[in-house]
Formats: sequence, C-alpha cells, structure tokens
Amino acid sequence: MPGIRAVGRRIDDLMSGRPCRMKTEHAAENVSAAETIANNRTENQDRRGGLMQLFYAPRSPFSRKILATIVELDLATRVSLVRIDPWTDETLRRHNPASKVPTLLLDDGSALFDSPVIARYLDTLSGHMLIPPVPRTWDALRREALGDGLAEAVIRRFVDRLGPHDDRLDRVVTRQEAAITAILDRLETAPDWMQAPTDLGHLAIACALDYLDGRSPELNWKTRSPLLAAWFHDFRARPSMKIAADPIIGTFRSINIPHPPAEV
Ligand SMILES: N[C@@H](CCC(=O)N[C@@H](CS)C(=O)NCC(=O)O)C(=O)O
Repeated sequence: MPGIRAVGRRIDDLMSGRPCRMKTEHAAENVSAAETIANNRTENQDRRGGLMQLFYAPRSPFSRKILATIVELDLATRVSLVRIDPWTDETLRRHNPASKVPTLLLDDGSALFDSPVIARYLDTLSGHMLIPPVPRTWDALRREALGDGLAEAVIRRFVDRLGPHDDRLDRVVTRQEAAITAILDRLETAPDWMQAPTDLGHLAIACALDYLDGRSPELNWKTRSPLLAAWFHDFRARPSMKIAADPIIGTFRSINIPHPPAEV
C-alpha cells in the first residue's frame, strides 16, 4: 500500500533525529503529501465509516491528546483536521457553544466535546484499545484526569499571569502552581503507572508535560521530577506523539488551515 509506505517514510525521517524545520517552511509540501496519502485510502478503510472533522489548535494540549489518540488507534485516515484559533474565531461556536478545541464533528453533523468525551468515542470505534476493561479502567481514567488537570493548571497560570498584577492574581497563580507541583509529585512518587501498557492516561500526561515544557520552562519541572522526566523522554519519541506535535506530517487530511497557531 503506497499510503502506508509513505507514512512509514515520514515516521522514519522523524525518528532519525533530523533537525526540525519551521512548520511554515514545510507545511505546503506536507499538506500535499498528506493529501496524497489520504487519497490512497483503501476501500476497506472507507467501509469503516464516514470522515470526521477535528477542530484543533496546534499548541492545545487537549487537541494534542486527541491527535495522539487518533494515531494510536489508527484512525487518522478517517479524520480531517480543521485548524482554528478558538480565542478569535467564532466558527466553532456553531458546533460547540463553549467554542473550545478539541471539537469533533461526526459525519452526521453532530459534535462531540470535551477531549475526554471525544477520546471515549474514538476508543469505542477502535475496540477499546486505549481504555482498558474494568477494573483497570479507573486507573487509566484517573491518569487522564491528572494529565488534563496539569494541562489546565499550566494554561490558567499562563493566562492569569498576562493580566494586571494584584493580590487576587497572585493568589490565583499560586493556586495553579500548587496544583502543578502536586500533580507532578503524585506522578513521580507512585511511578508504577509508567510500566503499565500505554493507555489514554499516558497520552494525556505526556501531552500535558510537553505543554508544561514549552509554556513554562521557568518551572524547571524535570529537576523536581527526574523519574517523570526520564519516562517523558522515552514516551515523546512515539510516532503518535511526534505526529500530534505536527499533524501535517501524519496521515491526516487537512481541509482548512486559515489561521496562525493559537496562543494556548
Ligand atoms: N476540558 C476541555 C478543555 C479544552 C480547552 O480548554 N481548550 C482551550 C485550548 S487549550 C480552548 O479552546 N480555549 C478557548 C477558550 O477558552 O475560549 C477539554 O478537555 O477538551
């Protein structure tokens, strides 16, 4: 299958450690590669269901969790990407009244949100490969909640620090930092989860750490959490994590890239 070979080559390129080029430099080339790959979908893939649209923002850790989920579940050829800035573009509100990414538009026109709901839906489509059966379900979902909680605290800290400085703001920022620290410590001091088979929780944690890394480097989380840092170093090499960081390189079919990347 030419499509699969092409995707394999892209992943090999990634894994060879070549220096990254700017997104804008290779976007056009990769869009056409992605389109070629999408056009090579087999009849078998088409029979699995209609095309879905994922509204996403490149930096959003919740969007990345869903992008990684889609790749892990081998659903990329069934999803078109719609890149959007949820802060400035009102288009999304038609589908999701809260106007947040990620939002998944199904082929019947209905929309799913937030990311935990979308992840569950996708997992159902693929025979429950990322959410294990009871009793392990709850461990995976707890991990997902910890990852999402970490991402949310980092976002809130970042947004709140943009505002004018006053006592109230200091309290809010301190509270977000307490959440960040406590979540990192929980993950560091009970590390058994790092050995568990990959589930939705691992993806959520890795996407949150990636966001923490990029958004708040001054917090030096790796010094505080060495075990977590070592796990993250290995986990972020997964093809799903690489593609989630730059989905144009994957098997996705981009139908609309109208905006510069959203801030969060
Ligand atoms: N709990 C939601 C959080 C989604 C979220 O906060 N997305 C942010 C981007 S990271 C957003 O769209 N913000 C736009 C806004 O709040 O108006 C989920 O898991 O999907």
